[in-house]
Amino acid sequence: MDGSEIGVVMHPSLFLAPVLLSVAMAQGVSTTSEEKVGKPRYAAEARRHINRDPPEIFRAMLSINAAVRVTAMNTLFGSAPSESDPPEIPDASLRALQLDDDEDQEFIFTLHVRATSCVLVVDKGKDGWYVVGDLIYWKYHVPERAETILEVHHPFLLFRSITGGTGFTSTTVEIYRLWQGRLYKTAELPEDGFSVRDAIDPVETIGTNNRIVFRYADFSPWTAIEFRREETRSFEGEVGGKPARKPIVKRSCAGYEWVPATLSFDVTPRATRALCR
Ligand SMILES: [Ca+2]
Repeated sequence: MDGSEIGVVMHPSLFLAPVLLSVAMAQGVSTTSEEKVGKPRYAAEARRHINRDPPEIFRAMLSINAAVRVTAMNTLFGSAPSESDPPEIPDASLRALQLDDDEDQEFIFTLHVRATSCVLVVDKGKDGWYVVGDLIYWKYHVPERAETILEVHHPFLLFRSITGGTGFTSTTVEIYRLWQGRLYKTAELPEDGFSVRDAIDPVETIGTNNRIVFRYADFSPWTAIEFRREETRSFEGEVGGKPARKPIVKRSCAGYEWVPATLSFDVTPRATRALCR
């Protein structure tokens, strides 16, 4: 493999609909053939067969005919077709990528429908197409971040997952990799959020503002991750217009490198030395 795989597909139907075609350049990083994978740390995501080509589903999903949309959505999401409650036309995009070393390109759907955003990764198996990853993001929680739900750092996929409730919210970055027809989580890192601890006096808010950056490094043929943590504890109460107690800020940094044997990103001393300077 020469490390310059380019995954672009132009299905005729795609010219009819807004579509984001992505060119995945490996930037000198080989994908799979040199890796010795043992036991993956995380279990593979569930997969399910779909009986239509992704570009065809995509076109139908954006149809102005509600029944055509319902059938397409049900094919993609795997539930029985139903004409009740026809879904609105989603804000949808389809990316074609080359995420592994088989000849077929992979597809990623990103959909925003009402309160939900989701990312579906579709891969071609021997007997047809499979949804190999089905990742959901609760758009209404932080709607302005819905567009940042997915980043592609070839061959890795970065997905943001949000949870929240009264007095807390958190964004978690999950990094995925397609391997032999299955999608595996490879790392999970907290990105940002806050939580209020109101059972103590003074009431304390813990804010997280971490930074997760993909970086190329000398020590590994793979992309590495710089993970900078910042946690701020702030305290309720003022004296003379100023906080009664100064916030406490804690910072740290760790370098993660790709470990093919476990199909995961792990902190290593050499990655931390190189990336946290
Ligand atoms: Ca492929």
